[in-house]
Amino acid sequence: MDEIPEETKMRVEKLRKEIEYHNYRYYTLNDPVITDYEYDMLAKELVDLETKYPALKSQNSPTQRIGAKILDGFSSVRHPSLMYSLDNIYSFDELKEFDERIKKLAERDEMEYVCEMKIDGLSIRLKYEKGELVLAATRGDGEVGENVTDNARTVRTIPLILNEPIDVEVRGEIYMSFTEFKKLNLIRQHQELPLFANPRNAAAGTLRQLDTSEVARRHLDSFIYTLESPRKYGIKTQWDALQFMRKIGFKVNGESKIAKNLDDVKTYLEWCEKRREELDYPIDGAVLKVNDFNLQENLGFTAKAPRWAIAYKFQAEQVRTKILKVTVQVGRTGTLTPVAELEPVRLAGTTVKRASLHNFDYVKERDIRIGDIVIIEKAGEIIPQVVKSIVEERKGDEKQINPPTSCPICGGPVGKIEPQDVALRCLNPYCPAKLEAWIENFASRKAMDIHGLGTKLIKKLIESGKVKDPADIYDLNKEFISKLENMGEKSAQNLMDEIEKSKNLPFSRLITAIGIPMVGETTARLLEKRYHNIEELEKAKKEELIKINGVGEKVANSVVQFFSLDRTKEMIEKLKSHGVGTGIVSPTRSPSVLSGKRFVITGTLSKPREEIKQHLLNLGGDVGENVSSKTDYLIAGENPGSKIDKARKLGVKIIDEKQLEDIISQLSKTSS
Ligand code: 0OW
Repeated sequence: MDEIPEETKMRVEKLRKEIEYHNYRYYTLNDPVITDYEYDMLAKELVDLETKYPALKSQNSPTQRIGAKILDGFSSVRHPSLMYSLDNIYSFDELKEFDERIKKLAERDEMEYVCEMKIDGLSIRLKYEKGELVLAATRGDGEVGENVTDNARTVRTIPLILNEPIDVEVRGEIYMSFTEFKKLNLIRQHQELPLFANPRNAAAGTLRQLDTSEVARRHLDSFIYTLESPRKYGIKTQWDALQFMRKIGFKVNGESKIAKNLDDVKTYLEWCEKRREELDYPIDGAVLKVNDFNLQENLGFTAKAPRWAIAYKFQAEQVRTKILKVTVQVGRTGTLTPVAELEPVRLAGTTVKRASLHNFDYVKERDIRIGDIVIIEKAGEIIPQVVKSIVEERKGDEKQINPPTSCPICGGPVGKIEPQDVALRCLNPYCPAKLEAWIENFASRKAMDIHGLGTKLIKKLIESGKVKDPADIYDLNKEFISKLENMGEKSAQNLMDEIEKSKNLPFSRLITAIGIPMVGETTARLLEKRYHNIEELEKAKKEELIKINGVGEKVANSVVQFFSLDRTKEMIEKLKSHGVGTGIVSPTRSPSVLSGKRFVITGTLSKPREEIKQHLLNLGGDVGENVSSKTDYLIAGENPGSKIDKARKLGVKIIDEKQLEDIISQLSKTSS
């Protein structure tokens, strides 16, 4: 730290405070006072200084907001006091009983409540020492939760440093807004990943991500509602606690109100149900709390919930309608999804005409039929789901929904890749519904790594009829591409260079890229050890394939089946005519300098882990997840986690990125 100029340290401190202040203005108050450009300039200056002087890095620097760690897991945290849940009520009658009970216990004629929106996220506990965030923990079972501090740091409305340097603990909810939820599900739909059913599940799933940069990208949010040990700060009521927490920098929901009596509460609840339609965050009800902390203390807790609070839950929006017919959607990797076309019906402020039936197992298990009267539900604002059929109202002319025996798009065979799969798929690798995703996979980083061949351009290439399988990419020319995508001469040339460069990648990349069903990167690398080019692989026999350790009967059949298709033969011929997968690599690459060497990567490195992994694989190295006696090198970045202890115990060499490059150049000299 001593070689860092004093003014640099001062500048970094000032930048941190300024950037956190602007984060607070933008995300918590929704009231920025500088432009995005000015903000970005401040952030860039801080990132540059922290990169130039790593010793200056602090875990509570705003640069932590972007996340850059791959966590090894989440440690358990025992809470100092139970994180209670809430008892639920569903009607005004029950509300009246609650009010009567409280007034009797507290021997009061009137009772003042604070009414809060019940945020539908997941509970979080935040601990600060001298105003700095030191711990964020999930509720877990109320006694023991998980340490999610690194992920919580990426939530822009959770202050890293408070407006006052105090020791304080607060509790609240981490949630995902509908805006972010819809964006995330759109991305997942595009990647053919299962959709999150509602924002709450999305928030919970996100907070448990091990890649903090992924958490940061999903923009979780927070509302804080409980101040622990309020008397330490001279706070006597829940209402004052909410104002105090807002003042020291937390995002506190602005829709809370004081209710002087039960009528005020009812007014609030009615207002809340209406307000719900306009909010960009999910609520599943309202929380009523006795305002006075002395009264709260007298009323105390039951085993799991406070006596002085209650959750009034809104009914999940449900409505009944009729299934007119069922259509089958074919997803980007061929999944066949049944969709119910409904008699239009109003539900939660929208007119619903279609609802997902998820998959044909779901339909069969619930015996849902065409013509049925069904209950549909909009849980958490996503596309409505068919919950169940009302069997009692059947007339007898309802029709079974049978899975299609052929793909509605290409007429090809359908089936499940694995028996335990829920999704029925089109098994024709050349189905037009899959072509876009197939080309994307072919050009992806883990496959042929063709930068610049993105979704938009792929769509246009397919629409132009020029690309019917990945091999056609190698027939493209610069003029055609620049016309198609009104690209400049330079970027069209860049793309041609990328396509040309892809010819020299290790053969396993092509095996991954051509999309043999059930053959991913790992299997591709196994096949590459046995078959050194596309000619050998296309002639592979089943009995040879199953001898390869890690290749089972199913994969062997899939490989033989794939290469037996005429369309595959055509594609392979085209690839070979362009010198792709022929195994003739340019002299500049020696893909075997690391062969036989086993690596594990841990901690935060200067480049994304995936990039380093591919670099090692390209040079013939093997990259595993866990350290074992067979590991040759553990490449350790910052905050290496528990793997480094295991490596020391097992005598595994621990190196950093610099040492790795030295080893590679050393081995390259000896191998050339
Ligand atoms: N989800 C909420 C909310 C809230 C706590 C205080 C002691 C027990 C409940 O918006 N506004 N206020 C509280 O107060 N709890 C809430 O959520 C609870 C936490 C655990 C289960 C519920 O989600």
